[in-house]
Amino acid sequence: MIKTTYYSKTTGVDRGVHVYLPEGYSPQKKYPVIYVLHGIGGTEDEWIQHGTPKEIADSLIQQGLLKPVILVFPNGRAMNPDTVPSDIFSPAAQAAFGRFEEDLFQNLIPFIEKTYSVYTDRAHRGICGLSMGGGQALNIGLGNPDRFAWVGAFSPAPNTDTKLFRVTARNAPKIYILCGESDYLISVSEGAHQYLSQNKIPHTYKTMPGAHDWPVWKAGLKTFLQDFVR
Ligand code: FER
Repeated sequence: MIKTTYYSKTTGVDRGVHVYLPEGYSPQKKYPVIYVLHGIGGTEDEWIQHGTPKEIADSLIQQGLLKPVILVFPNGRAMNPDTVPSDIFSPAAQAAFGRFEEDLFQNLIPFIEKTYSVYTDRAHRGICGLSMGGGQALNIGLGNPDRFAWVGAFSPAPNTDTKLFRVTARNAPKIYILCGESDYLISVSEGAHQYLSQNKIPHTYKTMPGAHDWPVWKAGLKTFLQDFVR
């Protein structure tokens, strides 16, 4: 796992990001890239500290259940400073999660694509996240279905906005939504599922025992990588 920074024209400062390179990473090869987003109280460090993504990806790749991929863990709150604010629910902090879309497309994706040996087409790019980051993954991924092949949302939060979706049955990425059965935000997952069903957009919606917590999010990342990205 590498920790690095990229300059953001969106926020005017350098922003931290973690990058997982698969074992045996070689600039002679090319890799798909999955952007993995955190929750409302987190930063780029959250998945690394609590989600064991390296263990999950290493194990799947070793077992032949996932091709070698690069995982990118940004700070999804595009503001300056982008440390955790004292009021994580403040309007400014919530707006910064929306502004991240611009930072992703204008700054982070170009940085990743010039720094690492990666495919740059839609067929090799994915986005997923937990809670606030799950809402971002749906808004950004389904709002730009021409740019993502895989979209995963684990317990997506009320920032999920189907009005931002530009997805149709014809252009849909592979979509995976997972929520804990006792998650206090499960109505958001059900709303997204209902929207996609009503619009006949192929997707997978699953629930599992659990609350708004890491066991569900780790299971979500593992299943998303193994069954959707592969
Ligand atoms: C909300 C409740 C929870 C909300 C966001 C969250 C945008 C996010 C929770 C999380 O990221 O864990 O009303 O509104």
